[in-house]
Amino acid sequence: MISQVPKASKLMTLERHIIEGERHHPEATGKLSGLLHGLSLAAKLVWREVTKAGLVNILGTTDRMNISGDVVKKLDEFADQTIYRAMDHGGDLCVMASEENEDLLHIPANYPQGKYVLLYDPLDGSGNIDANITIGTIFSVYQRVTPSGMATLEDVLQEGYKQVAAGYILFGSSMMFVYCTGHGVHGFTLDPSVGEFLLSHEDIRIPQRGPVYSLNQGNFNRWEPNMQRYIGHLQEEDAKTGRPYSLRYVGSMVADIHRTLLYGGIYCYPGDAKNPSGKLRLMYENNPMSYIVENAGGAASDGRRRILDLKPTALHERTPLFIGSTEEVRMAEEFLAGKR
Ligand code: FBP
Repeated sequence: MISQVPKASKLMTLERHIIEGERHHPEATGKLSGLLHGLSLAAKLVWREVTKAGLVNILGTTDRMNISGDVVKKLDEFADQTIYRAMDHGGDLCVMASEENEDLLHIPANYPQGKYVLLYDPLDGSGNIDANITIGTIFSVYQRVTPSGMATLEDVLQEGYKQVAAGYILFGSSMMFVYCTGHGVHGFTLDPSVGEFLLSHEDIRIPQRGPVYSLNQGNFNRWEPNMQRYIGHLQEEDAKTGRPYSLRYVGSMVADIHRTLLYGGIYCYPGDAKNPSGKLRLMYENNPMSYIVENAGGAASDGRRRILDLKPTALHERTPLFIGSTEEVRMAEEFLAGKR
């Protein structure tokens, strides 16, 4: 497996990189920079709790259930509240939406309103929290579409291609902040000794193909025959096409897609007989990750349609996801369409 060793990047902090990014937008007001800066602060506060999980009473569950019927984890709730508190007063946002909350999260009346909309999955991979396995936060940013006043669902339910920024924060062996504002995908690693995110992965480009597939194969018997045939194909012996592919599945989407971004391959969460729309949420998971992977030269679809073209109809709707190296996503689509 050929890993993509990050290019030796110039010594640059995330803050500096965000501000320099404004050069691409002469009309910039600094509000998007303020928003991204707020997220990096929230990330550091969540990281502090993640790194001492197991030593303090932050593991385990709350007695609360979220809209998806999952029991909310304490660290999930902490991350949710920390992001909201870091973002509600800066004057950058008109509304937020979190995977952990049924309804829109409006900006308190005593704080200034801004033009941006923030959606976030406070802690992705929550099933892995208590086992100390890599987890992460995913975020997605749009500009409001309604002229003024209290923001509405119309401001939030926008197609993914209208995002102005997206990213994820990886809580793994080190903490990374990976983001995109339409000018490349860039990764920053926290240097705890100086408390700064430093540029470590400049302009990430995903390989066009890669002999790695990532999915929960335990659902095999629930899949449609074409999906079963596709996975069967990846497991066949054929050195010329690099098969059999290797199976890698952490069970935290941020970790599985971060690896796919660096090494190539495909991550899938298909629909099945039990969950025809799969498990992953369009607004909090599939749209932001698809924006990042496409901007890194990859592809993302629901098996048939481009994720970023899907018109959302509900805040917590789910869609199947096939994301990663372009050639791998195209091959999956051909199998699902019965063309192979
Ligand atoms: P959460 O955001 O609730 O954690 O759910 C998403 C997720 O945990 C993904 O990170 C992961 O890829 C997937 O669900 C794992 O699902 P499964 O346990 O069915 O394989």
